[in-house]
Amino acid sequence: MQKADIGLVGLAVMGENLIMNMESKGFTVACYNRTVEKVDAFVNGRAKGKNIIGCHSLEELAANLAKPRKVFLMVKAGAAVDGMIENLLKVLEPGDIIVDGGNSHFPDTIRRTQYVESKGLLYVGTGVSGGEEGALKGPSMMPGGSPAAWPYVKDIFQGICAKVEDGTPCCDWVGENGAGHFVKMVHNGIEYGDMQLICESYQLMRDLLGMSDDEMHEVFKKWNTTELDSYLIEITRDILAFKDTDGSPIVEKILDTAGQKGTGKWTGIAALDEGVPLTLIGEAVFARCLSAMKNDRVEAAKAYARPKPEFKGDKAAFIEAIRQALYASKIISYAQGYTLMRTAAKTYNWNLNYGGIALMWRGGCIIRSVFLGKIKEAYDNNPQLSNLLLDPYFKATIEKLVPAWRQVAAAALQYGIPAPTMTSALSYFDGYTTERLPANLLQAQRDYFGAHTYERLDKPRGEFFHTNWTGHGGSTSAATYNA
Ligand code: NBP
Repeated sequence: MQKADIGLVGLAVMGENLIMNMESKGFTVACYNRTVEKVDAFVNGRAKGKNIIGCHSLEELAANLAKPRKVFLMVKAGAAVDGMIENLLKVLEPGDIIVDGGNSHFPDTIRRTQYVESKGLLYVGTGVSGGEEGALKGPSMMPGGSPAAWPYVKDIFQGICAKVEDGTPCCDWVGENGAGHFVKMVHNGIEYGDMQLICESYQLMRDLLGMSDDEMHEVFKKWNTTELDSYLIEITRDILAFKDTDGSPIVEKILDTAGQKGTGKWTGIAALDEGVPLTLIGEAVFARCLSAMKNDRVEAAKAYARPKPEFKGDKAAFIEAIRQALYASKIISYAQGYTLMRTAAKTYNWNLNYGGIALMWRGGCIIRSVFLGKIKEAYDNNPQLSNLLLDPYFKATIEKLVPAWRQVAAAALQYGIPAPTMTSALSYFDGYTTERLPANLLQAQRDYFGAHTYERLDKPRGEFFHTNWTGHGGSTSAATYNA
């Protein structure tokens, strides 16, 4: 009997659809699931008549795979992946490849790559984005791990992934050990930011301009023909037009408490670990946390009741200003996300291809957008670009957007409409473009109470000074640290 090109473990929504996708591209797939009844249900249902081999044990799975064997795990992230790796090591042999396609945390992937390689096998941790539909029709895939594994899985991965208009696959090798899952994590963080920016625009239109959902649907429809053309703007447009059974917009009946599964939080933690100001994504995560405090907010809204804001001004012009503020803030979010990747790449010794990452996100995934093409161009023009804001195209764009961005941020603050990502993005921009920040005073404070020392503008960098601020402190300074 013909051996399968790849095995897939985990017949939940993502696994099943990935198998259907692989099979539709000409690959033979063997599959297994912990609850084996699901294997039978799948091969006798959706997979019937296809080149899909159902297996009732990992031994059977291994016996059905062409060598070197490739096993793609699509199980719940966490302990299930470690457990499956242990079980697979018993039935696979040196040279075989274990792939984890779940949303694993990148430190786990770093650890697992080292562990699996120590057993003589190869390991790939790949981000897969695009949800159920992406898995079936073409996800964005971000693989990292053992470089030697890439030539063996490349054809399958690039065969099943999304493609941009010219046919370029939205999947390429990202880097060693946890690089693929790191990039996927940043993708998810950026997704948090993009969604929150859209939500703030919606709240400004609804609560400040008093617009109906139908009117906002028209606005998002128009925005989707501009630089903001993206999957998330597109689904927002459709959500706003969607009516409940009584004919009213269903979105206004949904409880305003956001859930989260943790990848945004991981991105924020990674940024804090790396000392990178990832303010927009951080605010987006905290905005979800604040939304989840519904009971507290109901109480506080009563305690601090304020009049309904009355917007005075040109409504149409303000809608365009919101669009520009959204675009400017989005540029900041990507600039911050790319800075995080650059910094982490140094820490973890990854040689990341930043233009390639933009291309991987250009199609298939949740943050797919026309805008990512511009980011790709920026890194093609200068692979060493230290910050997206210094790219000539983005510099010229931001400069055009700043007046409207300030107008919207000021209006949000003035009228009491929360816009944490738009306003904090502007503060980041102002901070990043300010030569002299007040950190001189901060250093003086640190030296005053903790003898932490400071550097001087009139002396070379690296020379540290301590002042006896009170006249009764000693001249001994604390060990210097820069964080
Ligand atoms: P789930 O994350 O819900 O996982 C269900 C699968 O994990 C089932 O096959 C289940 O087997 C298996 N499993 C569990 Br739970 N514990 C196990 C264990 N201890 N040993 C072996 N197998 C175990 O499925 P999903 O939503 O398809 O997602 C799969 C992965 O892809 C996750 O890491 C997820 O974060 C990621 N992802 C999901 C999406 C999405 O849109 N859903 C998008 C992108 C990435 P059972 O049938 O025996 O319980």
